[in-house]
Amino acid sequence: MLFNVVTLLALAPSVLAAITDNGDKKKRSVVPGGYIVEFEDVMSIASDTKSSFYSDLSDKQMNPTHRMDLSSSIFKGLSFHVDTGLDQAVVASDIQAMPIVRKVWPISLYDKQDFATAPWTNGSNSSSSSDTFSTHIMGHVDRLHAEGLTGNGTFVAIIDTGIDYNHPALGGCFGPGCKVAHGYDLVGDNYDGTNIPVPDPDPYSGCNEHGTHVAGIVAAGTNPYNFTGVAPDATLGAYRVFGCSGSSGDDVLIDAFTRAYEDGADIITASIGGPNGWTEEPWTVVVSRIVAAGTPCTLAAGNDGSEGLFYGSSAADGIGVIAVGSIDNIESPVFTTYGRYSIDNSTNGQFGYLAAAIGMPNVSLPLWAVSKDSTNAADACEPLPADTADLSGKLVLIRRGTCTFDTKAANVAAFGAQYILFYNNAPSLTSPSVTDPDIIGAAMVSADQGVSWAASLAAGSAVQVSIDGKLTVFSSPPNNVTGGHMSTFSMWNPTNEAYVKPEISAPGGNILSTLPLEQGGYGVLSGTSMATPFVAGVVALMKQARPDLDPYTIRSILGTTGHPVTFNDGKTTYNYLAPVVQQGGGEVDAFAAVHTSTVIDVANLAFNDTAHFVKEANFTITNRGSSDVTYNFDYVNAATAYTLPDDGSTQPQTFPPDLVTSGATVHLSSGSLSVAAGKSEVVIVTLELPKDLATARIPVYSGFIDIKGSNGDSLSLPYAGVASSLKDATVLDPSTGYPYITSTSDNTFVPLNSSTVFTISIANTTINGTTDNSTGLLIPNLRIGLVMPSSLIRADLIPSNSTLGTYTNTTTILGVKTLGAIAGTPSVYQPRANAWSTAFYGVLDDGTRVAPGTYSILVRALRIFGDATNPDDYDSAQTDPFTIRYVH
Ligand SMILES: *[C@@H]1O[C@H](CO)[C@@H](O)[C@H](O)[C@H]1NC(C)=O
Ligand SMILES: *[C@@H]1O[C@H](CO)[C@@H](O)[C@H](O)[C@H]1NC(C)=O
Ligand SMILES: *[C@@H]1O[C@H](CO)[C@@H](O)[C@H](O)[C@H]1NC(C)=O
Ligand SMILES: *[C@@H]1O[C@H](CO)[C@@H](O)[C@H](O)[C@H]1NC(C)=O
Ligand SMILES: *[C@@H]1O[C@H](CO)[C@@H](O)[C@H](O)[C@H]1NC(C)=O
Ligand SMILES: *[C@@H]1O[C@H](CO)[C@@H](O)[C@H](O)[C@H]1NC(C)=O
Ligand SMILES: *[C@@H]1O[C@H](CO)[C@@H](O)[C@H](O)[C@H]1NC(C)=O
Ligand SMILES: *[C@@H]1O[C@H](CO)[C@@H](O)[C@H](O)[C@H]1NC(C)=O
Ligand SMILES: CC(=O)N[C@H]1CO[C@H](CO)[C@@H](O)[C@@H]1O
Repeated sequence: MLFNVVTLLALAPSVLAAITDNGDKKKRSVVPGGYIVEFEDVMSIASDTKSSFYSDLSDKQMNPTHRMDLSSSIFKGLSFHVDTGLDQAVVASDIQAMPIVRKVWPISLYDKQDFATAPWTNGSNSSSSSDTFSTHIMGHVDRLHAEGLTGNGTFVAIIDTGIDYNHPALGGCFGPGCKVAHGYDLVGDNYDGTNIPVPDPDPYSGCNEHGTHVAGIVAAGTNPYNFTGVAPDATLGAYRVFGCSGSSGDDVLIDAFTRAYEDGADIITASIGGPNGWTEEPWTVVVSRIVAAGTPCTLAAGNDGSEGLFYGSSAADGIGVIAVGSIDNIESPVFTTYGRYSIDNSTNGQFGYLAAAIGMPNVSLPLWAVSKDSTNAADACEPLPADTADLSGKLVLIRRGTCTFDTKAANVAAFGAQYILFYNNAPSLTSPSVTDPDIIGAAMVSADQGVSWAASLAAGSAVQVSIDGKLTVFSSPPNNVTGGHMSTFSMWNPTNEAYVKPEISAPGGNILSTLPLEQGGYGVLSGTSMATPFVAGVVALMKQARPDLDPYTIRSILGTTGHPVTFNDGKTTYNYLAPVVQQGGGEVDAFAAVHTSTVIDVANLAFNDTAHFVKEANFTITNRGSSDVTYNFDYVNAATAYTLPDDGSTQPQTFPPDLVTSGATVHLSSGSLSVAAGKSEVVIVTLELPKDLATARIPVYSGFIDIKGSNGDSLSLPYAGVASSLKDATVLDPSTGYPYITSTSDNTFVPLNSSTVFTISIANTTINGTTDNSTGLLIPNLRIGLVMPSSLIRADLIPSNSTLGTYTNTTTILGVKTLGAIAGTPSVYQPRANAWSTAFYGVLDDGTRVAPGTYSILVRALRIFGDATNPDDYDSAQTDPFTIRYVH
């Protein structure tokens, strides 16, 4: 019996430097005491089923609280909370044992996939008719608009934070006849992911800008900024799954997806996700079922590009799902606010600035520079001299660079500073990230402005700066550094089982769209969150033109009509193509997706790893046109990416991974092929792997098969594979410090040494569980971190020699004498670069309580594609011994 670990994943930093366990990374986390159950098929959740299920839980002292009914043709089940004081491992195994239950999962939490907003404004009145919006030119949407294709008659369901439908560009109303015609608020303003959702029928949201921005990308109508959505005449559904802050649980996501499906959506889109890379999460399972039932789904590929390869995201990693990566806009739209300054009361000037998320209130103060030397690269990175003046009445000028904005902020806040102007050390402006609570206002000004002010101050002049927030100007200068290339934040695959994702990429970096009116109406956001609704809009245009297209064909057309882009690391563009596991089919081409009469039956070809190498792949090419077409085939390799930094390491390298140009040699069964109108032909593809790769570093090769038709169609079919055996990759590396024993009461997870005696209370037993709240109790907490993903992680209890005498019947598991799995284990389908904890209350998976004594825990993680019955296919490591006692 397998179920997920049910302990809460902490976000606090680990004491172990080897694992990137720092708090600012998105981690998998679950709702404490929260579960989703799927009932067996024959059951429907009639109210008596539900009440008898809950009364069974009550009989087991679980004190259940109902969360949601999950009842649809796709999924039948419930979600609920139980008493968090119980041993959750035992709870989960008791629930899974109930005959009515097909499967139980903890409720996982997911996040939106966007980044901080740039400032905004209400803007002026003007409009234009032809589509010159930079992202629409990039994706060839402008050409479809010129043909009159606008998504009319299609229904796009947006699973997000709700929509400000009062926005004039989003129709100004909600309900039948409005642009936002469908939807539901599944959660209410106060929902944060862990508490109980309070639904209502109105999906309005003004407090959370994400969904309104996403909605504008799909379907904004005319507005003062002269842009529209990709499918401006589409009808929208707003399914609200986030409150004003926090995350969303997968029970809510399952309910939202099945609702949208049953409301008849033509496309369902969600810019939501969390690291996973396996296809078995309950939400992922439901999305794949909806695709199989006929509704295409677009999901954000995720924003953890910084983590490197093999870092897929749920539910983008689902089978049949269209995962969307992000490309940076060729323009950098920006709302620049202007302030004024004077030098020695005489020279007056204006300067543009970009405020931090904390804002920049109206102030008029003398400017004070930490360093009057504007070439000081590490300005304010060290504590300021003790004799620094009181900075409370100053506007502090600091050069960007070397250390974080917050380090600089803390160093000046130590002397009373409240307002900071950073000047850039690079072209353009970015919003500085300042969270220091002592800082009230912060903003960035241009490098030129900062250098000029520093020079004035160095010359002994007084500079007075006034900010009143009155003048904001929109501009959209070209982005010639990263524009048209993959955004550095876009997540890298392949999935943990070598599936090729994402399917396609679209403009997602620096995107202008609508914001709630109360947040100014318009703004710029970045993320795969922004790329995903773009593709949903493209699918709406495809459905308008060809209503009979099924989700798999839509996915294949999108994946093969895109344009591969060259690699860019955020600073420099290289002359080789970005790996397929970063860009999928490349930049979406809406025009080609609608007009191609050549259809390939797959979105990409996965050659798997060397142990499961696909010796002969194939694709079927169909000519849906009315005349015969001759196709010519060729191929081009993309860069091969190394997962690991060097031969000896086990931990994947962060962005940018090392890339080499050595790629596969591709052989096609024909170099040229004539396909009659309405007919199909099969092309066989075989690969020869490059011989000169460092296989221990887990190289991932890829490329594109070019398909050029005599009718003008031009397609590229992505292929990718792993040039090593994934079973050889270490998943659990004891040199990183994992696994180890800490205590459940320490949320910084400091390892405890082997002389620690844990004291567990069994006085207040319900199902033999306990809490560690009473004074003096210390509960062991097993902490595990993986360097690569694992689908099965065992944690078996080993008695010490002195304790062994207590037991006559130990069991041999995978060749090792143990007492059995600790309750709550094995743990399944864990991503890498993630650490989690399992409390040990002295109870084993089969419910038996072990005697007081000294034990250690043997952790064994199954390597990718390993055989779960073969001990050699696991990486293993044992914790230090620890001693448990009980009190009554
Ligand atoms: C959309 O289609 C409907 C009919 O389905 C038609 O009445 C309406 O005029 C169309 N709207 C636009 C903007 O083309
Ligand atoms: C929108 O287009 C009009 C007419 O071409 C132009 O005057 C106006 O400046 C544009 N607005 C923006 C924000 O570019
Ligand atoms: C600028 O004007 C203020 C107020 O009028 C005055 O106190 C200050 O001395 C002047 N500074 C210079 C450099 O003239
Ligand atoms: C990129 O843009 C900047 C500012 O817009 C400009 O100064 C620079 O010459 C451009 N570089 C290239 C290679 O076009
Ligand atoms: C690779 O092979 C393994 C083992 O047969 C299989 O489980 C997995 O699904 C394959 N991956 C792909 C992308 O086909
Ligand atoms: C094409 O590949 C599929 C598996 O992906 C296989 O079932 C089929 O037999 C192959 N067709 C040909 C003609 O080789
Ligand atoms: C058990 O816990 C409950 C509340 O958590 C408390 O009211 C009760 O006194 C406890 N019982 C014992 C025997 O400690
Ligand atoms: C457990 O302890 C925490 C922190 O000390 C406290 O906030 C919480 O209320 C306690 N819970 C119970 C049930 O006593
Ligand atoms: C290991 C252990 O203590 N198991 C007990 C759990 O609680 C039930 C019901 O009280 C007992 O029957 C078990 O012996």
